[in-house]
Amino acid sequence: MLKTLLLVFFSMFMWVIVSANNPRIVTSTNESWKFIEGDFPEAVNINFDDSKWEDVTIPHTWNAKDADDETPGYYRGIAWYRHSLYISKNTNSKEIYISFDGVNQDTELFINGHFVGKHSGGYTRFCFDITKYVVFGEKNYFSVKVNNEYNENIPPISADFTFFGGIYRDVNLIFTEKQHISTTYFASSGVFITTPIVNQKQARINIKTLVTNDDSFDKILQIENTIISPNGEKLITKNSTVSIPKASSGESFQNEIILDSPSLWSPDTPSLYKVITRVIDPKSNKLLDEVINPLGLRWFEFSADKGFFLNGKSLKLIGTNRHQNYLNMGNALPDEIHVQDIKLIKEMGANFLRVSHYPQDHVLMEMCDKLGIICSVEIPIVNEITENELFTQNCLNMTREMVMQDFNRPSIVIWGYMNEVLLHLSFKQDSIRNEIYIKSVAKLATEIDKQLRNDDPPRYTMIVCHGSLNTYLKAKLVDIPMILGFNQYSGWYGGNFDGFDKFLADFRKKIPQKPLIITEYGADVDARLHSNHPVRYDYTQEYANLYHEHYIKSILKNPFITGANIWNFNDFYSEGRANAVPHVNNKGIVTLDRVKKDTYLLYQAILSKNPIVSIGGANWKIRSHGLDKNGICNQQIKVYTNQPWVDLSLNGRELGKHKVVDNIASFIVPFVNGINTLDASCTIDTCILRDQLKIDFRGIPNDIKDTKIPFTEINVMLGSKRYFEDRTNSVCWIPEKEYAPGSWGYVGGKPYIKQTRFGLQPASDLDILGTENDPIFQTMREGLKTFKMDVPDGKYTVCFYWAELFSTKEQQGSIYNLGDDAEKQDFSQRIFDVDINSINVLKDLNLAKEYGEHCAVVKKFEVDVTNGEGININFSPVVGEPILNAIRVYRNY
Ligand code: GCB
Ligand code: CA
Repeated sequence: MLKTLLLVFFSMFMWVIVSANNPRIVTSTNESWKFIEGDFPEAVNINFDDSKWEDVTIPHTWNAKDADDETPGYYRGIAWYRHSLYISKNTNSKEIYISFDGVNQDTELFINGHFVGKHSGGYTRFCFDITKYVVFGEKNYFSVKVNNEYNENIPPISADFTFFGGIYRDVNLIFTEKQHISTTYFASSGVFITTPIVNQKQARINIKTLVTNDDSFDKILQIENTIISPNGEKLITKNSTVSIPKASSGESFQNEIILDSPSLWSPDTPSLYKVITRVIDPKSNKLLDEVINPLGLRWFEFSADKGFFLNGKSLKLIGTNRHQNYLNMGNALPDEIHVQDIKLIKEMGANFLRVSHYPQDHVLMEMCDKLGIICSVEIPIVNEITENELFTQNCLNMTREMVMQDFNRPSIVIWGYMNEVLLHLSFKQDSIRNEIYIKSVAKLATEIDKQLRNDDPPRYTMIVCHGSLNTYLKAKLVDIPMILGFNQYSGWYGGNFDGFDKFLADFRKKIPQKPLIITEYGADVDARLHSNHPVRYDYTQEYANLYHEHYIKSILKNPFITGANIWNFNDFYSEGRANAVPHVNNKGIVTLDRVKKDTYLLYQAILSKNPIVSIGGANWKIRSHGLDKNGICNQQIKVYTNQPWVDLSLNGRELGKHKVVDNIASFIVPFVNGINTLDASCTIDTCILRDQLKIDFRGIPNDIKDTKIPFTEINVMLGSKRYFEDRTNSVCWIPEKEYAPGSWGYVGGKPYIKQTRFGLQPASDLDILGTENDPIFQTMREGLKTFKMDVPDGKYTVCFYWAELFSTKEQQGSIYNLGDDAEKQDFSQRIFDVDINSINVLKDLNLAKEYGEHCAVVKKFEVDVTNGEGININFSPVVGEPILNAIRVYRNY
């Protein structure tokens, strides 16, 4: 009978999982660590005084704050951790191991002043035998040197994500008997399960167990493998008696088990068997060790023409990528966030996850096994390689760690090893050198691919390429892996949506023999930004909606697209980025704190097998817009559903029943001033499925002197077509418009358009200093003459929002590119005056000089409006052109 698992509280903070009489004890040791940034080699000494060091708990990263502040860069260098732990005398017959689930990225471990071992690579587990360094019955001192500085020998060398340093996954101690299942073979479980035959009738299961004997004499042992059914029944046990030589590690033994009528693993029915592996002393019948592994019985195949087949049935793989990140935590996440993410991905109806760009926490992978999410896992060779032996060895080692650590997961079907590796061609200018580099990349790919196919023949291998198909063809990289991934951003970084369809046609023509996965596609969304006229790179939800609506249609329509992964599941940290949300890549379909964006709702309607109805625009809860003369404002609302018809009502009034096309029912909703309650419903047989959304609509009267809806406030972003919802302050920002009598708006000038390497962009990509509301400052109108508002008499507050968006640094950069004769413009010399109702309020304002470039500046003034004069603000140039980024005017009384 299966021994019940006991959950024992060891001490207040430590918890231990033990089987009733399994002598193996695995215990986390995450609490009471000391930490300091900098190099302190003397910290290895037992008597070292660390009392001034910071107290930290694992998971920990030292970059959670500095990778998200306004100072460019984050600490990449050496840091030290210390941990002291009493190890009981009672355990002195045991072997002790320490395993680190993830430390970024280079680690050296010392115990009681002795060097124990080192490990390179930030995303895989490593495990050391520490028995001989530990003193039983005493306090033991662990000192860990961690380094996340740039290291050309360890992938990734560069990438679009923050390389958070630290011991950011669990640390565990493993106590075993002298004879046990090996723990140090690439920090794997020591048990390797393969299923050479699986079909509806039968599964042939091979179980390889690695055994270690730390005694100084040979030992006869019994290796027992038991299969437990998905509902917990013990099915079959196989024993073999073996002799293990003294002082040996990783001796390998194999058992084969045949199972009839297996219950197959799939996304819909993720039936999980378990394999319990035991080492028993046959003489005393004493259990010496026990390890449990998941077992999912399934078979699969990728076809270049027809896509993916699981258990003989075609299955389109649709899902996301995922980064190990959460708001304010960096990469140091508790287990619960990994659990939650896979639940959200499953709830969306996805069946596929690209675990990008590196292996992730075992809790995440376990969830994929349990909930039925098919995975591709990869090592982080991103953008470029280093052409040397050490880099190659690190790649091969990391690949092997990845494979061995996740070997038994039914969820994994693909091992990947390169992402957009021809993106950074450092020797582009030197064609001969470039050729050599490309050959080195192909050589490295060949070596890794060979090792993968050798270590794990049933799974497929994959290289992920960027949009430039011909580059990979020419480099012959496309020939090496079994599957090709392509990342597609046409319509985001450049081009338009059709570019994606052109790519597909090109791929089919040129590489018809390879299965294709669209491993990435996505568009950034700052969930606070919206537009009724979305354009590329505006960071609005509405643009991303159009992007995804187009892409997913093409993906579903083409049978040769095996699968696709949205980039990305979650918004994630990328320190070097500065857009609407600086230091963050906003292509997530959920935010950094897991708020669902519209895109999530759209995919859920497309993919979920449960009935779904969700009102889109759910994150745009406070809206503001001009009202027509009837006091209404018509805006489009999309309802996402997998039902054929949707009814929508506004404040209890029917807006009609609309037919659903491609999972969307579109309505024009006449919003009124105040709270607008939208009710969407679908009738399914006798049931009604509903969703409700409340929107606080702050209407601006057509004629602002109109007294029916008294004027209260207006918040305008100049040079902008976007809306920005500042929910923290309950302020809704709206796009600019030109002044018309009776109303409000600008006179003169032109919107600022940013020229970047991705073409013209509607907003600046500078981190605006001193604010979290960067988008308010990232657009502006240059050369405007006046801002006029025909408000009724009263007392008002006028707030000007400024940030100088021209940066002399950037300017110098572009002049350098343009050549010597380019005219140098000095925007620190932009000087202007501001008058409100003919009174000069700011004289010789020089933003760059007084406050610095791209610095948020807010200037407030009180204005008495009398005699129907309204508010007239004049901007007069002294040097260069005046600017205004945004203006907020509210009525005091
Ligand atoms: C890519 C990269 C990924 C980036 C993404 C983006 O192609 O593989 O690491 O984050 O594009 O958002 O630009
Ligand atoms: Ca920083």
